[in-house]
Amino acid sequence: ENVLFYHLVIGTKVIIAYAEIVRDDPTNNIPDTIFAKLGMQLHRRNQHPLGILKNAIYDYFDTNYPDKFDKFDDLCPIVSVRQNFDEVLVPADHVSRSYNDTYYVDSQTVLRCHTSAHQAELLRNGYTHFLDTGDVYRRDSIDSTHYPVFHQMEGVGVFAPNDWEASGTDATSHAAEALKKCLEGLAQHLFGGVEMRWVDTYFPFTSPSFELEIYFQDQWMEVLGCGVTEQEILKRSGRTDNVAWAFCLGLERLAIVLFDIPDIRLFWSTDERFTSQYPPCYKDMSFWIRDSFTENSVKLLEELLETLPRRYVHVKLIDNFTNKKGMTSHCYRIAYRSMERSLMDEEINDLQWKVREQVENKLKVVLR
Ligand code: FA5
Ligand code: MG
Repeated sequence: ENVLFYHLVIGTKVIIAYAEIVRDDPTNNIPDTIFAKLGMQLHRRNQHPLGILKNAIYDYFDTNYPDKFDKFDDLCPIVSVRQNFDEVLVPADHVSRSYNDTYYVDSQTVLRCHTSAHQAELLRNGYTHFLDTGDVYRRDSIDSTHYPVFHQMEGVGVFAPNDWEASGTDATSHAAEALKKCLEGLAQHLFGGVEMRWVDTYFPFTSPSFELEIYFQDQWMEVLGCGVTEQEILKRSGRTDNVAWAFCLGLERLAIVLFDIPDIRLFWSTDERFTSQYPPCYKDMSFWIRDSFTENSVKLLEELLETLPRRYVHVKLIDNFTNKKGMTSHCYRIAYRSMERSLMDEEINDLQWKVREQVENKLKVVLR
């Protein structure tokens, strides 16, 4: 039971490996309660709020950057001090390295305190666009938005000189702009309208660095950290000529807003809402679009769905064709899901009729 199975990246290959967890080292400061969370992988449960959220983020990247991002959600949470700190340029005397802040397995091995622990390794292995999701561990004190075990999704995107030369801006500005656009688009995809703001910050591994905050329950809540990757990290992975962005989302914080979950401790509860399976109810809607139909119309569609009674809705374009007369049709699939119960087909039908009506009026399209 002290064995953990996970994926290991070797060059372009990903293999299954296992780690035996040593617990009798004198420097080990991992309590049983934390140890018990290893291997639970809430983010890999498709019906758990964290799994649902992970998949919704994947959808965003698949739609906006088709076939671009490699995805990892099963890299080993036990990493070396080198991976967790040195490779992302955390100074030798930084407080985050202390036994007070980080869980040590032994003096050279820790439970990763961020998914950034895999950045350098994946870059070295040749990955240029990737999403890496996993459980991370910190000796933080507990409140409604902090827990010592939580989940992060790291994203990295590398650019080549061609990418920024064409844009007429310098490499760093190009990466910073692309990063903010990507994350603002993601927030729009997940939440529709939500109040948010960018805050300048500091990370040893990015410059410039930013945090995104979302207004939730009368307060600003930090949901992600990001920035333009320090050139030293790229250089060490043999990418001197490139520039990159990196971000890291706090999945619990995003899920708290998305699903209106009042307390971070609930993610670990055995409460029905977190364990039982309330499948989504899918409804398709096709319409002929006009020239005036733009990407903005999709946003309008999402915003419209946002105004419905609180439930998780998700829209995806599943078909797009133009007939001989030059008319273009779009088909959207809407997933309706309640966190409280299974939805009845009839109630969703009623809702879907209302949505159709509003889509016709607001988007000025002809429903099929
Ligand atoms: C980091 O972990 C950086 N590695 C992020 C990063 C990656 C920056 C790549 C630049 C490039 P930070 O410690 O701020 O940053 O944590 C990131 C997010 O994790 C926070 O925004 C927050 O959403 C979440 N988070 C941090 N601590 C906790 C906690 N105790 N409980 C729940 N969520 C947390
Ligand atoms: Mg932070």
